[in-house]
Amino acid sequence: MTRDELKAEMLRHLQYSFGKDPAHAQVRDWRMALSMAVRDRIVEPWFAATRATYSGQHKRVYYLSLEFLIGRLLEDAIVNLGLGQAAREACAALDLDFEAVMTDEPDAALGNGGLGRLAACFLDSLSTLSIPAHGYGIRYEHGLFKQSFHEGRQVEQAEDWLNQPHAWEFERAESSYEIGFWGEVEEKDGRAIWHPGDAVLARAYDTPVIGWQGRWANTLRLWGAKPTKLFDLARFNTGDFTAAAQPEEAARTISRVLYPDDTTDAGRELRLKQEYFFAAASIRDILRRYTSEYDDIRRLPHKVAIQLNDTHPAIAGPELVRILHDEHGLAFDEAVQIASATLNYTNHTLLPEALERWSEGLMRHLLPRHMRLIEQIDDWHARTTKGRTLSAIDQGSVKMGELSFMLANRVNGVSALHTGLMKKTVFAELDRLHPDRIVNQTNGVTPRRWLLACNPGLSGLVTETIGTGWEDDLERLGQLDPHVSDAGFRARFAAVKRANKAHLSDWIGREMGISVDPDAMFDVQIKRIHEYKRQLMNVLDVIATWHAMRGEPGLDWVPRVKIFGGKAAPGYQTAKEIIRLINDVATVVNSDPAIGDRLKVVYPPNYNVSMAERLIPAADLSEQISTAGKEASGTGNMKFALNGAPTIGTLDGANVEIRERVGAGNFFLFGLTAEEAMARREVPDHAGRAIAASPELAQAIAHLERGTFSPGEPDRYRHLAQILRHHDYFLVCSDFAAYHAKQRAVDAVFRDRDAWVAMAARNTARSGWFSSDRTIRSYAAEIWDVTPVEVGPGA
Ligand code: 26R
Repeated sequence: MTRDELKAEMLRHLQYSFGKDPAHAQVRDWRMALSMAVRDRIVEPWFAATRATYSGQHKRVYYLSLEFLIGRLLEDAIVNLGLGQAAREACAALDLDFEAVMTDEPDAALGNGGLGRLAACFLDSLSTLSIPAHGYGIRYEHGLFKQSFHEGRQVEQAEDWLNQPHAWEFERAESSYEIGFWGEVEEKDGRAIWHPGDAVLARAYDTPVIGWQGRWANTLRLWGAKPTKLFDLARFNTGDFTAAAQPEEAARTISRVLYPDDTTDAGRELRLKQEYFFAAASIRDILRRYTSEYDDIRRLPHKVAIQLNDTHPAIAGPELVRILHDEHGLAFDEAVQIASATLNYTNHTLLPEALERWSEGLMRHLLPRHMRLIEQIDDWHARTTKGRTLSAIDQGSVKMGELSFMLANRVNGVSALHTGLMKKTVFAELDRLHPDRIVNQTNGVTPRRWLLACNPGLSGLVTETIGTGWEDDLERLGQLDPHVSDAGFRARFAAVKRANKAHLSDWIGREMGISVDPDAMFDVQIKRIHEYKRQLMNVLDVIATWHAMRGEPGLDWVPRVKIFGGKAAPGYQTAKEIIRLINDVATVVNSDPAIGDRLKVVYPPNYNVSMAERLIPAADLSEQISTAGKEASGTGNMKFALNGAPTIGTLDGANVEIRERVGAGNFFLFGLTAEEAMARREVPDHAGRAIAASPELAQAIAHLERGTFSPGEPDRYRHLAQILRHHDYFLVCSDFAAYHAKQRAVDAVFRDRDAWVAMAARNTARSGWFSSDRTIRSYAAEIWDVTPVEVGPGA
């Protein structure tokens, strides 16, 4: 498509789709017009992919996830369709600022963090690999809350992305299912019939997901909740308007908001309703599609593979058994066998507070038939394995991980270390009974968004050096390796990073009014705020460094900008105290004339996917410092390495594999191993001992207790200090000295710029394996038993 064609299409959409006169159009109107012009290009490959799947009777993959953290879609579509140049030129011809048009799009933030972003990367790779697939989720009216800071404290506001026309979705009013809740189960002639007491409608909204070079497109189908009857006319007529609107309100509540809690078993009834609503609608849709093509329901596993993204969609298991058994009339055992040959389950965390459990009482009340089936599944499992009964039901609650495991063909962890720990801890007994069920699938990230689109400077250099083709064959980045010893290549690599940093400095200046030196080291930690991720250890290092700089202002310090980004779950008080501390430390450090430009702390509010795309290309150092054994994988760690930022990190999650691939010499390792961490917790007063052994740590904690960063309120950080001294489960104190010392080693390498650039470039050259294309190929071969569909040129 040429510039002129695209421009003409934009003008056509502006006038005829949106009824706007170009003379009065705003950025949003132009952005919508461009989106429509681009979207039109997706429709054909989308139809072609669907036709190819039907005609070839290919097996389909269904990825069920309560979260899809998609971010913006316009630039992604432009990049995948190769329309970058045409779009830039068309905007220029229309006198539009291309960047302003791109950034006008709100992020689709239908997720909390890693799990949701992984789902989005997987959709991208499924389409790139032309694997017939659907994503299923909820069309939340309000995505993840917006974060702002007031006097350093996190304030949450409702996010409102649907309060403006949405360019990418197609509403399918004809695809609706009635989803029941509550009610009774009737036993009739040996069969169970569930009579729900109430119901809502699930309505489909489809978003096409285009793959690399527009060769294939899959569908992300999100469910919105609607009432089964619009409003209560009788009540309306008596004048009780509020009560009349009640059914509509009650139904809509189900798809109103994303649960902002990624740590605890948040929300009770409404969360379970969301889970069932979306799982049941998806299962019905999957079976409708299957039965429209095939007669024999017993062959379902040959044509359908369902992936459960953590346990949040786990009720899909009992729902599938219910439909096969109660509605299709299969024997119970056969129904369970078919369901478990179709379903697979990914575990994303071993933190006990994040393992879902539902109270038996609530489950029996809301989903009486399912609770009965869960008991039978538990019995069936015990019967067929000679294992323990009640392993999915324990002390009045249903353990969704165990239930998902029993009903799965394959269960996977998301990094080698994490999968090993699954086998050793939470799923030890089930693993013994089913030794081949647990497999590892190390996470990955899409190179289209996380290199090509977000880092045009570096992707340009890569293409100049090794040619194109790496975009969907990322291991080709390995061909950069020999170039790292070439001084000319290193200089160009350094220039790209410098330009990205200058760009970010401008943004920080504009957005936050903080001036940062682009030649300083940009040290970045961006992720949800959680004690296990140890932002607290990072800020203690800032305090220790600040203290040391003040003590020896004459020393030749390596200037650093410490950048933080991330949200805390609204109910997670300790995480919120950590946020406030980072902001309070920033206030003191950034205005300290004794420090000047040598240390700055920057914490832009409302970290999201788009902010990550801005920060990662400009990072020098990637902070991946979780307590070993706690971060299942991490995916930010991969994005940094890919963009040429070496890691300072622990042997946790995928850090282990990143270090193996980039080389130990290009990774700053510190800290206890997962095994050592477990042992350390048993040592009496481990924190006290670590504090006594590290004057820097003792000093930093003393600053907290003295109110150095909370003038007039010395108690503000008492609680954090108490945790550190007496309840340091995440071993911040035990790892601090090693972390602080390793940061000095980082300084030393950074001082030798050429050595640093070589290290950074080797990280890029050796990160190809972390493409989500590799991950999806591996799921396809080892879990789903699907192969890519061949698409001819121009299909
Ligand atoms: C409310 C509840 C039950 C809940 C708990 C935990 C909801 C959401 C979560 C989020 C978790 C499971 C998550 O995001 N895990 C992250 O998954 C990433 C993708 O696999 C990993 O990279 C990351 O290490 C892990 O924390």
